[in-house]
Amino acid sequence: MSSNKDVSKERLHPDLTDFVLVGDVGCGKTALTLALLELDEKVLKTQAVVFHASHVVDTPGEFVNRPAYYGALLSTIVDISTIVYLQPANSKAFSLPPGLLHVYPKKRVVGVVSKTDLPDADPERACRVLTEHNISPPYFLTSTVTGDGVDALRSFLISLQQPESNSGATS
Ligand SMILES: Nc1nc2c(ncn2[C@@H]2O[C@H](COP(=O)(O)OP(=O)(O)OP(=O)(O)O)[C@@H](O)[C@H]2O)c(=O)[nH]1
Ligand SMILES: [Mg+2]
Repeated sequence: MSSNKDVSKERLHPDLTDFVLVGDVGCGKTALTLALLELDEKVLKTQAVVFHASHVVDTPGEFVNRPAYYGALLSTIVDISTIVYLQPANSKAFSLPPGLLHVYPKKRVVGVVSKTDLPDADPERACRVLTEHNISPPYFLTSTVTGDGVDALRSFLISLQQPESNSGATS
């Protein structure tokens, strides 16, 4: 008899939980969410907040590049412990006003440099942008095209669920 093949793929990583991806339109949030969860779904433009299982939340880029949506951003992240902020490797612009990611002081903000495979990627510059905006290392350099960095980020996010990690939230 074969094993049960109907188990939801969202449960491949049951400890991968309690984080929200934030960043500009097109920075790669949805592609990274699907890669982290190992979901084989098409990457479509995110029109509204997407709640995956286990409090994994994908937000539309408009939440950061349209001030009218800052309130929606803040109310979406209020109950989530970790904000995963994506800085595209080929961008030197930071997409939010200073301090908005740190409105809730007890949340951890994890910096990700996305799209490191692009020809004009400059991951070092992107890391500097994160530092200048009060996001502390470690930073995770990822590409959902090559898969680089995805496993490392997943392992780190899972490690945050360990009880001893909870006291280390940075901001
Ligand atoms: N080269 C490259 N392209 C990527 C990568 N990640 C995502 N993309 C592409 O970039 C485009 C935008 O990716 P999304 O994941 O939809 O970006 P998003 O941040 O969710 O965008 P919104 O939902 O509009 O906020 C898509 O065409 C993706 O295929 C990456 O690591 N490398
Ligand atoms: Mg999206």
